[in-house]
Amino acid sequence: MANDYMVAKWKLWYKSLDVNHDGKISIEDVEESRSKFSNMHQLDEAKSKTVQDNFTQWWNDFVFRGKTGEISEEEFVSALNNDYKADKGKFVEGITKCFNTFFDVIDTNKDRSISEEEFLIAFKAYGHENVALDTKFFQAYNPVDGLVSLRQIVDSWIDFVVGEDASKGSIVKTAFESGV
Ligand SMILES: [Ca+2]
Ligand SMILES: [Ca+2]
Repeated sequence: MANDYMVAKWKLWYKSLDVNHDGKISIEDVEESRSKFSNMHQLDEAKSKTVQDNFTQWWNDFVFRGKTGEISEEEFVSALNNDYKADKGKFVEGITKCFNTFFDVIDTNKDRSISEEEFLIAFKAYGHENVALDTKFFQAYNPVDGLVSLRQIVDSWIDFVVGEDASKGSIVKTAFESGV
């Protein structure tokens, strides 16, 4: 059984994926995030199609996991908890893949870094519209020349989901608790 610290973080993660803020995760969140992301990056038709397909695939693989319809917070948390209980190594592997895939799409110029613009567009696309808080979140990574390496961002998110030790800080948890 995952500890309270982990479950609290998983609930924050669930909330962060409720793009349209209606209290549940559904196909509407997928549609809103992928179209906002594509529009804000002003992608041409071919690129937009690829990105939208990548978004859909990510949601299906890591959030819906073969289910259709809505995913409740309880279902989301219990799916994570079941994976964690079944095989911790595989759980970490799955979450690593989840965020590698996610930030690969967010890194639109493929320079293996996330710029402030890429970061802000991603968070706005996911319904986190408060630019001041999003910027503070990005700055918490201590960007060098305005960039944070993909590795550093991905690691912080893996730790957000799999980290068991409440005494360690989490950039992602702190940001969501600040209202991002
Ligand atoms: Ca929703
Ligand atoms: Ca980039």
